[in-house]
Amino acid sequence: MKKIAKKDWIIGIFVSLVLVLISNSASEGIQIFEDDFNGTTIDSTKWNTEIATTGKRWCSSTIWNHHSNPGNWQDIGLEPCHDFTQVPPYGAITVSGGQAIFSGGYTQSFPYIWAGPPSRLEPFPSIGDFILEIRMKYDSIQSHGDGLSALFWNNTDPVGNNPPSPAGQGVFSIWADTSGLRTTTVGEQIFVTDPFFFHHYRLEYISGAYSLFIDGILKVGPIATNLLPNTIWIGNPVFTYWGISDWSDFTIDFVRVTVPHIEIPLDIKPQSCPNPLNAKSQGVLPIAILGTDNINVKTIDTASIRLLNVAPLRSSFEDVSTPFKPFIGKNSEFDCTNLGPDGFLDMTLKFDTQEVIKAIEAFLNRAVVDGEALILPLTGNLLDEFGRKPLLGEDVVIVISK
Ligand SMILES: [Ca+2]
Ligand SMILES: [Ca+2]
Ligand SMILES: [Ca+2]
Ligand SMILES: [Ca+2]
Repeated sequence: MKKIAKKDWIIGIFVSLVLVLISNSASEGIQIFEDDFNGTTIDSTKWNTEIATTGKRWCSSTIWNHHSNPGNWQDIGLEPCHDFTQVPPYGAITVSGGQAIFSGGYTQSFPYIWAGPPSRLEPFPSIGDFILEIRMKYDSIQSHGDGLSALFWNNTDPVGNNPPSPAGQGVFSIWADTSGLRTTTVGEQIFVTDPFFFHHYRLEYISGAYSLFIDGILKVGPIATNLLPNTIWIGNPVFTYWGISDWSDFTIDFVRVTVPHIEIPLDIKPQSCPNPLNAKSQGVLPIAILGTDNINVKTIDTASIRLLNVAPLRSSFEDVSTPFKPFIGKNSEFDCTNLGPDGFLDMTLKFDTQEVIKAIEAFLNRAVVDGEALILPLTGNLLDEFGRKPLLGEDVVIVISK
């Protein structure tokens, strides 16, 4: 028994080199929309705030399904909606301490802001996978409901007969009124307990299906659909001409949309394992992005490829190596393989070794040390016609600098 323990301990020494992760390879992907609600006002470059607490509201022709049935956007301070008008402000948005509080009293209008075309950028990718995350809590729940909605809306301009939640185009909402706090994920509604505590909502759209996680627990899905959102609105744009009541109030900590990386197998020095990186070399560092049954290396935009921030000198296609799994999350300098061709075409790249060393030293803010193990990340994206999805690969090198 002691012998086995000693052997394990010796192996432990071999793999105990400190691995230095260069760059943030662990990050989930590329953030394409993010608001942490810092500052003292809503960021009007991200959200349209022109009618946040004043001006136009949605005057529906019906009380039921008032978000999707016909109606009219009109300045309800001036133009009566079913005989009623309202003097602004319509509640308040208070931004402080990295959070935004949306509140409204005993009235018929509530704050309303939105992100989406044509007046603001789409907060979602136009195709492909994404992750929408929201952290929010309710401060009070009253009979007038409000919340957050992610939907497809052809044109978010508050003009004419343009319902704020076109039927069948809602992707996700968080909403609370006296019926309670609930989420709706492409039509599937669930109730959420503890509305007055912060909850972390994470909607994943992966491989054509939605899954909703609340506080890390899968609650809904996967639900397969082609419906993709292009808009997020917060608050409630509706003028409640049918009744005056108190509004539910809530606090949002953040909204963010991330496009997850596609993890790709990377092989620094194909057919060598471990992978020495000669810091004195004036030559090139060969690296291959490896093809698999899922990854066709010909769909990658070679112009986008960077090892740290270094572009390759040249690229070519040849089957040179076999992937080591997992592609990301390497734990030792031996997390690699010296296996050769596997029948899947690879993209072979050559980098200027000195440029790579300079980039590593700039990241570390020190010179590389002989014998240290470094995890180097490679990023890039697919070609436009394959959706420009971001890619992330990594491999481990051992620095030789004597
Ligand atoms: Ca925040
Ligand atoms: Ca209220
Ligand atoms: Ca290798
Ligand atoms: Ca191969």
